Amino acid sequence: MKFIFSLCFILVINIISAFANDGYKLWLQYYPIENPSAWQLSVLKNHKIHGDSETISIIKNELELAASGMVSPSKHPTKKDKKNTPNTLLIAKHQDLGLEVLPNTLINQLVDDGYAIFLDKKSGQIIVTAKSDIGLLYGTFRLLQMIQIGDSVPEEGIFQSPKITHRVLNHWDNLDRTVERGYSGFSIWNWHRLPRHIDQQYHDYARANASIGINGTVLTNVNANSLVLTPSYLEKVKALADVFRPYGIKVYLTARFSSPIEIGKLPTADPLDEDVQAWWKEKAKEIYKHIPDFGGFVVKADSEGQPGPHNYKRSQADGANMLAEALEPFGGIVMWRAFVYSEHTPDDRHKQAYNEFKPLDGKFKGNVIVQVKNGAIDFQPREPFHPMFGAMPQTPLMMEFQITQEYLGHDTHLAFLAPLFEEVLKEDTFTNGAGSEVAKVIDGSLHNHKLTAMAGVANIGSDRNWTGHHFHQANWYAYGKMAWAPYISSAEIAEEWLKLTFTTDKNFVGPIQKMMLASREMVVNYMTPLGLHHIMAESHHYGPGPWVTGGRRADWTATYYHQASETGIGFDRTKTGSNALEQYAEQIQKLWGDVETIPEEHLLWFHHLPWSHKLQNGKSLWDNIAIHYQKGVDEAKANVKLWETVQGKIDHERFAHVHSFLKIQAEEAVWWKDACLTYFSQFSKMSLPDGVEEPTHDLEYYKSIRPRHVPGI
Ligand code: BDP
Repeated sequence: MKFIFSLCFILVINIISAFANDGYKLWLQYYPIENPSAWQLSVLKNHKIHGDSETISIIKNELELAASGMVSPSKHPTKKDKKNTPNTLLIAKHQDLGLEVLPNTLINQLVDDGYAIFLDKKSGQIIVTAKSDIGLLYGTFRLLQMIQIGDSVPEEGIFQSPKITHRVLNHWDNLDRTVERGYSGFSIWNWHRLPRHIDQQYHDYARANASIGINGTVLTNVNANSLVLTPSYLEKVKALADVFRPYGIKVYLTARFSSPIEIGKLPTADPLDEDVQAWWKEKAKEIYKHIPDFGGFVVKADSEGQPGPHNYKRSQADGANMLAEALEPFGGIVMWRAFVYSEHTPDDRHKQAYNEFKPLDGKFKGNVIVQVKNGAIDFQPREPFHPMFGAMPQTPLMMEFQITQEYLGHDTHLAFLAPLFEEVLKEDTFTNGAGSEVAKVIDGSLHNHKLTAMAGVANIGSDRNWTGHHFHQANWYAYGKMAWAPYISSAEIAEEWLKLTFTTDKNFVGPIQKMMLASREMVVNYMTPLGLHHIMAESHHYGPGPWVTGGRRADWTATYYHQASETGIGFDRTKTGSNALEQYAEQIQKLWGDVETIPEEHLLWFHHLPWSHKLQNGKSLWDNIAIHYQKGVDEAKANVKLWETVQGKIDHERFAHVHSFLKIQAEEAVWWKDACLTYFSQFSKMSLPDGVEEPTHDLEYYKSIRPRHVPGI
């Protein structure tokens, strides 16, 4: 009886676990591999790890965890297996390995946190080696990922160094745990309980980041609060830094420029004032006493109400250099944001950052890197690359991507962002002639800069699955992978993430990878096709708002950007308009300045055109706009159907969650299309082309939709 009861119990538990997966484990599922091969078994079961440090303990635990998840405890390599594939795993730092096993030259080329994985033919061992423990941790994660997805170690081995040194997440998290532009719950930093309570989630966060090579975290919002620099908060920051250190993750903070006034009781924050300089130097000393490997500061100054050097008629370089000087003795860096635009200048917002920073090229101290958003306006679903990337050869520039989906449907819209990242990284700036891609600017290779960095505005929150939408975990993952290797393809990342997160079943991976890869373009289509931008609802940025006009400043409205009237639509940024185009290289000016040669995806970003203007397909601009909107809607609807066909291939919990979000997305795609087409049709006065569904309501109806309590504001 007792036996039957236990059997039933085990059965129930098994059934529940087959159906339950809340996504907390991210891409580190370590689910059982079907028919593990001899080498997989042997590597997972027989490993030897040299060294003794907290990081080495993490590696040991990771291997145990992976082994217990991926292969059943009773499975061991048979004698025959051992004879045919004798591989066991050896993890050791370069300097601890016997020389005879080493392809030395290749290993010598690795940077500190790079790693090598190769088969040593002599001993028959798989070897993971690196110059540092963190490199070993990265190598171990890589090997485990390969085992989970069924890849084997290639004959020539794997020798990987990150292309970018500082690979950081920017949390726009406030000290009260709200998250600016965060849609997956509250901040995971529980400041109130810190430093005495260390939540397990902090470890899990660090582990997840380490598994994709992220090595820095900016804990606080760019709209900064100087409280975080006070002694009691520094204790809290230290507690987090202590957790993250063995995972190779450094902590950074946002520095509010007016802190010397707010918490230092000084009458000014003028960067050229000696007392102010001394205050920051003391502050840096205090921080490093708590956190000896503190990464440095991120600063948003003179932007959207944030204080900055402008308040004292000083330049961005004056501000950045003052902080850099304070951090320099300790090895810290300043990530100074270029997201600066004036509250007074009526100039095209696209042009302002470039105009402000370009004359400062070469004027920043060696430990300053200027953090530039991927596009010149603000994280729109599609933006042409920021012209600053082609304009400041003497200044290290870093990329800022937004992982959180402020302008791409918040938490419920599936938009796989790797194609957006890839598109920008591959753009040619032509700074040093053809082949001067943005990726080469930010990895330092184009202009020989040693200081390199990438920032991703995090989409992580207190939701059980971390990111709201299960598929938005893929954007965190993709960001990490691209910060490590900015030349990697989106397709590769999508496939790998799907296999690690769900299953290797090709009937699932094939179609869903396709769906992911097309998803960002789909969102562009139903929100802002053909170069339209900034036509979302006011303030919370959720839903359409092409009618948004008036208010405090023109460049926060939609009408400023789309310029729709009876004569046409689009923002003229050519010579006849704002001439923002002149900020790009001549080759680009030529290509994009001509309506016949500009890629259509940027058309209305740079040109104002009549509704009847013919596009490459021979149809009018109006017809094309409508067709794009409809295409986005059709795809969003098709995704729901497609997802239904994979039911049963993955656990029910995640299946159902994604299903419900896809349905919301399809409904909201219709909302976007109908609202925008209804609004624009009052100017075009043209009917919708065949195949485009008529909106079901009038404009007043769409304008009256006012979602309340939208998170993340
Ligand atoms: C915009 C956001 C705003 C941020 C700002 C920034 O709407 O909440 O503070 O960017 O990057 O996208 O500073």
